[in-house]
Amino acid sequence: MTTLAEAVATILTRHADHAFGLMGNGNAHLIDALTKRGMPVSVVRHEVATVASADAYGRVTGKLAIATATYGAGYTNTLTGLAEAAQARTPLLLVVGDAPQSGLRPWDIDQEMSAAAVGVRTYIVQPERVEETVERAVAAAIRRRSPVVLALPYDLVTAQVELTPEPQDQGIDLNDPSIMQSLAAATLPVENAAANAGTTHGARQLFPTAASSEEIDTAVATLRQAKRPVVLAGHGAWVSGAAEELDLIADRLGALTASSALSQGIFTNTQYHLGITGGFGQESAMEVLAQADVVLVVGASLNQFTMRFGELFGAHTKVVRIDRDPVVAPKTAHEVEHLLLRGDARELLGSLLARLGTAPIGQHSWREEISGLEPGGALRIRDRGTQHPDGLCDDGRLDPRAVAARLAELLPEDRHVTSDGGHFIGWANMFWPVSSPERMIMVGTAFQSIGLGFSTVAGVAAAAPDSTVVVTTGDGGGLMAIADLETTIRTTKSCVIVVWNDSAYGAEVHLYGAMGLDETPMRIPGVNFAGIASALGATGVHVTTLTDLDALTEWRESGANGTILLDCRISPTVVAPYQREIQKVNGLSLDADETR
Ligand SMILES: Cc1ncc(C[n+]2csc(CCOP(=O)(O)OP(=O)(O)O)c2C)c(N)n1
Repeated sequence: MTTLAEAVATILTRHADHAFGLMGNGNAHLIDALTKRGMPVSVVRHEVATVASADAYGRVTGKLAIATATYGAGYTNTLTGLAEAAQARTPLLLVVGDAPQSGLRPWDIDQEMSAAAVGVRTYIVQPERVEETVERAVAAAIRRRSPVVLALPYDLVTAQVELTPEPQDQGIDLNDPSIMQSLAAATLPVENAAANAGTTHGARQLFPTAASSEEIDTAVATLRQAKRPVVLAGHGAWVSGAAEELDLIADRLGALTASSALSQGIFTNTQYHLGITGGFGQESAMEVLAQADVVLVVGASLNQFTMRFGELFGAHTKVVRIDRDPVVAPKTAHEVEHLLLRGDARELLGSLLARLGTAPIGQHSWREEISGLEPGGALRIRDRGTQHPDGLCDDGRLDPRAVAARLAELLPEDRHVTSDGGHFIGWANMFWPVSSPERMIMVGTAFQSIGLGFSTVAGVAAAAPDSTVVVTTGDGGGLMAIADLETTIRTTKSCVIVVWNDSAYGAEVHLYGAMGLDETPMRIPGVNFAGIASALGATGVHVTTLTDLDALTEWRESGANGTILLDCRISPTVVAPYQREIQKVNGLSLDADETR
């Protein structure tokens, strides 16, 4: 016999290798049981970071991670992270305390209902069927690509349960078609329902390929006729494990390539790469993309930002779309044709490649016609704010473009960048290219939440312990997540924090301030992040000139150990190109470079 918490911990160690937690009455026994079974538990300082870190860990490693918090207030503190993971489709398990079986106490809420409100299922653990319940929860998380809540009723945590010895054949083959069939019939298999503790990327999901042979033939015919083809890959292509097929099909078609922000780095061959689409993209590269006659879109949601608010594709573009969901044509400024092939990206790209055959297709000339894609070429050059040669704007504060460009030269190459949200979000995406999608982590963008930057760091540090973690955050989001600045400094071996300190909620200033609303609530008094970091044991640097960034060189030269926070005092006058698009769709036309 063992306790319910111990039994849950034992089963969880079969499926996950890291947990992120903050303890309380509801999960104290569980955390103890996890650590006693050898599972590392990274402790965070605000519960939202339990989920945000598990989410980041999953995005970097492809593995299922565990978040844990107590019931009630501990649980409600996780909700923003849970909503983000649900929107972003990160499989993870949130194990929480819950009300006792006798009913809600004054400090309990209906947790199951609140999880449902953010699109997340709850599995309540009972002594009788612990194994079955935990296995179902794990299987649901992986196959539905979703966070799942596993709830431990308070009065049952120490109840005695009988746990069958570990099954001989633990773990299921996620690529076994019979598992798919039983899932499609909505009956999760109970025996051997354990998912391997390996990566969930490329695992078969609940969504079998539904594209018909005729649809695939039509797509092949469209692709064959393309004169100016582009392959545009999104994050769905990455999680389906389709990177290799993407390179192959792009070469086969003689296509230019592009990616969404979340799949930056997915193409190995970058010779014909137009970069990130949308507002983080380079204007002239986007103009080239708009000339495409056929765009093969693989696993990209084509949200308003990727689509440049409808302007990405030119008139009459034929869009061949691979997606596991029943997506509809995006809103576009010009009429486009939209053919959806529903199903798994890797599988469908394989079918397309097989049907395209090896005979020459004959429209490879577009790749050769396009100039400017060579390193340093016109289609790759960014506006570094060269009108400010010393990097300083007229208000005496730094031009963020100049800071971003200089940091691109100074940051360690082996890095994982984790980004909060805000106006500054483009600087890292535009200036710091990554070699693979899991090296740029943006937890918060799916739910459009700020304040999750520091919250992710324990997850990134655990996922990539030998890489330098780079945190990019605004002063607003940074203050929101400040509790886990301590976690950031404690859990990383090598960490660079870049605070884009414009003394404002810049995104609000550049939209609502520009509309004439009172800016007082949008302004943040100058916060001394360097001082806060120093107080917490890191190296804090006030960056008011470009030469102050030399501190990063010194930090690197002395071994790149510990945390350095660069408190970059940037000018609120420089408006990012993507923010201009937002201004434009909101009826604001601000042409000057410095608009505020
Ligand atoms: C949790 C949450 N609260 C509020 C917002 C609205 N919001 C979006 S961007 C932003 C400003 C972020 O400010 P900061 O982190 O300083 O970055 P900046 O925009 O100045 O670059 C705010 C308040 C949000 N998206 N999420």
